[in-house]
Amino acid sequence: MTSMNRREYLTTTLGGFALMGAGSIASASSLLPLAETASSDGIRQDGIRQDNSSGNPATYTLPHLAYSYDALEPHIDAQTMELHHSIHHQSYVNGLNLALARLEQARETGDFALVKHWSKEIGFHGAGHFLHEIFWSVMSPDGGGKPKDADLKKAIDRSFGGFDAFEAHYVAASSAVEASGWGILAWEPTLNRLMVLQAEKHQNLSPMVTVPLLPVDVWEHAYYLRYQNRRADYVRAFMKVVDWEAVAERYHQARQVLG
Ligand code: MN3
Repeated sequence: MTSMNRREYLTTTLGGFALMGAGSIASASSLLPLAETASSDGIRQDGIRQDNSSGNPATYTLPHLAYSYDALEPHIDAQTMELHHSIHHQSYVNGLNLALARLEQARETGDFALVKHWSKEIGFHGAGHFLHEIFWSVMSPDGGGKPKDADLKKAIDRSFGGFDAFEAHYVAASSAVEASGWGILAWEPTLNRLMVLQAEKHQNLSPMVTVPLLPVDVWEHAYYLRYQNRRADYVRAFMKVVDWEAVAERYHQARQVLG
């Protein structure tokens, strides 16, 4: 979502639109015995995190939809929309907040025995939350047809050879995802091109819509000659060579583009 679109989306969703089964800050907090209750004025109503007055990240919340559950009929039925948004998506939000709260506790106690479990929970629930947040925002009762935006049209033409070819590819790839998952039209910045991707499940790459700021390669080829089986030693060594200025630069760029 571009910043303009996100602003438009926020404007729409914050514009007094009827709230439909959306989880409130209070109910999210009540499910999180270990989470600090963020001040209500520190949380944007669309569920996008925002620093609260204490400087700690606020909890995630279910985004409000910019349309009613029956607005996408007959293409997507109202009952499916209500269950999908109010039950399924809410469970991702709750799971993400719980995992983050447990990891906060782990940092406080120094007990990281369950770090693998809770990290996987962030991957699963975080990817679920972020992808659904986009999913809702790219549907509209007035949707359909073809893109009108000249830049997007050009990008689709350049990347896929035309809209019809893209659509056939997107539908085929999305339909052929093995078991559960997503079909995703994605922007690849290196060659500035679009790609159609499949995501089986959604957590294997951790939350996909997060922007990698500091990746560390933990495949054995990255450390085995020097560290053999001592991967933690390698990661600690890696921390001694991190270029934090470069990381900060990526952070600022990402916020500029996507914030
Ligand atoms: Mn879903």
